[in-house]
Amino acid sequence: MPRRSRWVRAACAALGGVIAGFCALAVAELVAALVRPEAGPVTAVGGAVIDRTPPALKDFAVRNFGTNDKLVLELGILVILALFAVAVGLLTLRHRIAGSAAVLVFGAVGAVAAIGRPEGQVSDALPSVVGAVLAAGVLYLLAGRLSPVAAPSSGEGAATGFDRRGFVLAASAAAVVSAGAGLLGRRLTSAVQAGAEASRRDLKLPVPASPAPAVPAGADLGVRGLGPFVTPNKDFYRVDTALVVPRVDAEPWRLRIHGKGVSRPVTLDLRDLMHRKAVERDITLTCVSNEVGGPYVGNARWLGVRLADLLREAGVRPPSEGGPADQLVARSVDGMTIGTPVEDVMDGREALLAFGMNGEPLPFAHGFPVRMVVPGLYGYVSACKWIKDIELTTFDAYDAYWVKRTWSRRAPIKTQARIDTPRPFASPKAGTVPVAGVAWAQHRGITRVEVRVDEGPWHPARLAAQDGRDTWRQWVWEWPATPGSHTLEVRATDSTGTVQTGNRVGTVPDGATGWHSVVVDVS
Ligand SMILES: Nc1nc2c(c(=O)[nH]1)N[C@H]1C(S)=C(S)[C@@H](COP(=O)(O)O)O[C@H]1N2
Ligand SMILES: [Mo]
Repeated sequence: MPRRSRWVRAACAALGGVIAGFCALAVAELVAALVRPEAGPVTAVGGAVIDRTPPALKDFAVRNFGTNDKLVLELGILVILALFAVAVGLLTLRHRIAGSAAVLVFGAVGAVAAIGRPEGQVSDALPSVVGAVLAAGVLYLLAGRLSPVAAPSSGEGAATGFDRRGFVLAASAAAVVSAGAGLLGRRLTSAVQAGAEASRRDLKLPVPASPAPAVPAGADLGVRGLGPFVTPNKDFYRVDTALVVPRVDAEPWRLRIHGKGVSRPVTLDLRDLMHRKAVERDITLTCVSNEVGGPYVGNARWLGVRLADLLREAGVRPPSEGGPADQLVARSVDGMTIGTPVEDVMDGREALLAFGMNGEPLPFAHGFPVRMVVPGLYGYVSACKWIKDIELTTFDAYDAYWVKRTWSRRAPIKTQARIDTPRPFASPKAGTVPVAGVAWAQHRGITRVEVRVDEGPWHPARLAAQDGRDTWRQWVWEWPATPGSHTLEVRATDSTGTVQTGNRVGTVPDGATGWHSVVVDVS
């Protein structure tokens, strides 16, 4: 075969591989729409990667890609798949069957990943399996068009090329049909999601029987560079393992409470919850993966019901009253498990099953229709989103998702202060420069914040009015700044009198400590 034809043939083989890969994903998308969106191969493999990511790497991803970490992961999977598709396409030139077999192996990887997810079911294998089987067939057919044939014009018996027309026709047909399947899948998925979206849109939140006290006038210092005291929903940090945000339909949604020491197990729907006494509270949420000075903290006005009351009605007693269960395990629709000390939930703090966030139903990304919020505990041990099940058990008997991945069983939030202005490496003019930020020690409350310059004496900052001990508190210190490079540091004291430690430790296993510092260059 002439050299040029060989190159064209190789390029066609690579293209065939890519088309087969596209066919696999598109068909899988269609099947996943019928099974469930999370069962699609890219989502399943991505989820499996997340499940197995070492804590340090997970923290690295959260730190460097922020909420885009999942997009980066999905793009990474697609790039790897594309490379393999090219390789598999080229393989068909030597072994037509081997190429198709390789596609089936990929399908098996997707299927195993899907079944292995925390909420995985056998049916979750279907998208990967059906997609791979069809793609293997497509690849086999396309590869058939690439077998050497004598060009009709050449007259001799030697193979001088391959059936280009046939290949182009078959390849185009496969691409078009696959695209159609993919689009249909998308349409089906959004039709299913439309039900959930309508259930959220039509939800009327109850009027709180116990409204949150008004935020005191001076809680927001209004300093430039400081975020608002209440974090708007659209700016609220998001940390979870879900590649596809679960869109739960509120109508069929149920919450089950059961387990050790539950003498009256219950199953509630959203209406049952909203008919109970609605409690509204301001609570600041913090992620254990938040570095010193990091962004994974936000303050919102939550509306929900007291979890402790529900537990009492179900017959639960806290360990301090002789109850047999010391751990409450919350399960979400996407298989997350979050273990919370029963004692903390029932010690009088405002542990909520929340359905409202800043005056609207929970956004899907923040747990619609219902999530847990417990003041004073990091999110991974308290704030289960898309909750569907609460089981009373013991810490001895069960380790929740992140605990299996080396994080601590118990994780109360550590006292922290953050400098929000000036920004690192800012160059303010000499004179009075407001240094300001937030400090938090949920459920203890902040009583003092101090700032120092270049390791000099600590200066007390002015604290904003306190909204409650479950929320963060803004602070400001008027710095008489002199020209040159300076290091600002901040530390907070909570209501127990404990001064925030300057000892630097990382986020694993139970939250970072150390003083936030910012270097600025005063001109
Ligand atoms: N179902 C589910 N709930 C979850 C998580 C998750 O991955 N899945 N992440 C937890 C963690 S680690 C934190 S910090 C909070 C974050 O809540 P937010 O995304 O609303 O800010 O949710 C918690 N609830
Ligand atoms: Mo978190």
